Amino acid sequence: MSKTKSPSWADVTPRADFLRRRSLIAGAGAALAFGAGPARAGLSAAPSAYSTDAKPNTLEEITSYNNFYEFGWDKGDPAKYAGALTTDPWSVEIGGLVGRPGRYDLADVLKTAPLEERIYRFRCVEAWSMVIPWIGFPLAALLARVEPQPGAKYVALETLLRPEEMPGQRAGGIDWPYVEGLRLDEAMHPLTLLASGLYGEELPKQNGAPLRLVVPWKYGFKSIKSIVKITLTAEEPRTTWKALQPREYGFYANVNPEVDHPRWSQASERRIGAGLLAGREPTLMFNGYADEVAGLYAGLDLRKNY
Ligand SMILES: Nc1nc2c(c(=O)[nH]1)N[C@H]1C(S)=C(S)[C@@H](COP(=O)(O)O)O[C@H]1N2
Ligand SMILES: [Mo]
Repeated sequence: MSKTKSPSWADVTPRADFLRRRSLIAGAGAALAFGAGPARAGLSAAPSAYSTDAKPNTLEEITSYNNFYEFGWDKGDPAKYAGALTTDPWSVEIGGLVGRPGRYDLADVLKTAPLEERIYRFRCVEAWSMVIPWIGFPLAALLARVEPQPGAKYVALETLLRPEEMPGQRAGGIDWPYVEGLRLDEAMHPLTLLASGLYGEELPKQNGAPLRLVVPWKYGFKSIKSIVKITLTAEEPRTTWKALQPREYGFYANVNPEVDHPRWSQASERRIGAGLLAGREPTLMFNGYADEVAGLYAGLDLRKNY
């Protein structure tokens, strides 16, 4: 795969079929496994073979140390201010190069595929990390549903713009709304999740309620929160951090211990909650998901395409 030509819908469709079959099987398994799996009461979700067996962070850690700049720049701001966000009603506008564009109600979006629990490693570009038990379903299932057209090569995602409820949007710094994007084959990868919950319950607002992206092999900023719009495009979409600081943040943002941030090393990370005496942990290539995703980048210079 060259860096100028990214795969089209036709190239990734076999994977979509595979996924659909797989999620049918997972759905059947869920009925049998319900009650035995690790998910708690609240949202019922099947356990997944994609989960890490690393120990999850506590709910308290996951909900009190956040980046959600719409609510402020401090890690504690989202927990303080996101409670004011109205998440019902909620809908997602899906458009661009798709056969079935439209505004989809959240309840409808959530019916796309059975919910799964995915315990993922999560690595922020700032070199801290957590392990988070998400509840969600593959973005691929939603994309298949809206029928991408052959010319679609990228997926652009957008966060809610509502300065009345988001104090950070009333301040400068970022050109709101927050926007992110993936190549279509990255978006179709079975690890790429649309999350609507964590720890078996609905997503806390500071974590991106009611619907956020989770791309576990990329730096955390790719995992855009509180999504209201998804657009399939032919060209690489604008993304918030690359637009702000292109020398420091790229479109790919794959976790890579060998490519440092211009201002700090990416070779190791601090696990939130590990305690002051715990040493830093080595950062893993693609955040530990190399077996699953390295093939997406065959032939791509990861130093240039950071
Ligand atoms: N809309 C929006 N999405 C966002 C962000 C943000 O500020 N706004 N921050 C990103 C960054 S930098 C990280 S590390 C993760 C943090 O997710 P968490 O708070 O659930 O751990 O969300 C990402 N998604
Ligand atoms: Mo981040």
